[in-house]
Amino acid sequence: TALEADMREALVQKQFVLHYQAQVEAGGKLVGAEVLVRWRHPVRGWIYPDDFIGIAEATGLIVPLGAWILRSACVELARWAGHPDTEPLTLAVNVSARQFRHIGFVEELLTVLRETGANPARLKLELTESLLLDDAEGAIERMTQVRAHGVRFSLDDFGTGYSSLSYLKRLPLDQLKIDQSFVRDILVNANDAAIARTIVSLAHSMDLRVIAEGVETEEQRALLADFGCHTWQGYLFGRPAAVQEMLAQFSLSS
Ligand code: G
Ligand code: G
Ligand code: G
Ligand code: MN
Ligand code: NA
Repeated sequence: TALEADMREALVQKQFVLHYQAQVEAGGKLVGAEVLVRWRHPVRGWIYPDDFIGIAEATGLIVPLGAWILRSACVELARWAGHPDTEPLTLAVNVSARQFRHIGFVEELLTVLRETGANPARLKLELTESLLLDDAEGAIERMTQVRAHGVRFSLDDFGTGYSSLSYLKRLPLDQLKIDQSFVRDILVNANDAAIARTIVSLAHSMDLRVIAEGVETEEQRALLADFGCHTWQGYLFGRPAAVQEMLAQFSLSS
């Protein structure tokens, strides 16, 4: 497709841009950020990932694009380490199943960590349950390998996928991420509220952290807190933005 050809060119021309969205704890304390890629297309303007990540996955372009995203995120993480304000912050990077399964993934990740000097303990990889579909055993083995180097995992879009609880127990995860589809109507839809509450208990009983995404109102945040979820991400705390803009909202810089 035209977009596919454009995407190859975009990698060369450095048209991809990373935005950062705050992740906060009680008291509005910034604890980290999620990296979200955007494409500044010279003709079409801003293109969001829902319109190109699928193509990138289907064509394999997700491998070089994902590698660029991971390297850029690690460069930023290394910069954060130099400042007391930003040193403790974590950075969450989305990794597509196809990217994670790519033969060179682990080695390239370790190379990037070494070359950038980023602290692996501050890096979090967001995986989705689709990772488990084809080769669950392989995925678990690879995650275990990466985890041994200190990098953590968050299970993104949790509750929307296919993972069975028996697999969940075997994944070397640090965190479950409550999908925004359960947060959106949490105040008015009893099923969504029950699901969110159940995910929080599940996380706690498995000794995992839990974060809710798509939090837009104080009422949603408060209900999630009642359920025992004390880390949140969403427009209530800030839209995805350039890194300095995101940090400035918390009176920080890097
Ligand atoms: O802001 P938002 O439109 O960024 O993101 C939409 C979806 O695109 C999210 O569900 C997210 O998982 C995915 N996405 C955003 N950034 C990245 C990225 O850097 N890599 C991958 N693989 N997916 C991303
Ligand atoms: O990786 P993933 O599915 O989790 O990406 C999060 C997506 O949700 C991105 O597209 C991001 O721009 C979007 N997003 C982040 N915060 C909010 C929010 O508060 N409300 C809504 N509707 N979308 C959000
Ligand atoms: O917030 P702003 O006025 O820049 O938004 C312009 C358009 O881009 C709107 O349609 C808005 O929904 C969309 N948009 C802005 N930020 C994001 C984002 O992070 N993810 C997605 N998917 N869409 C966004
Ligand atoms: Mn995500
Ligand atoms: Na998500």
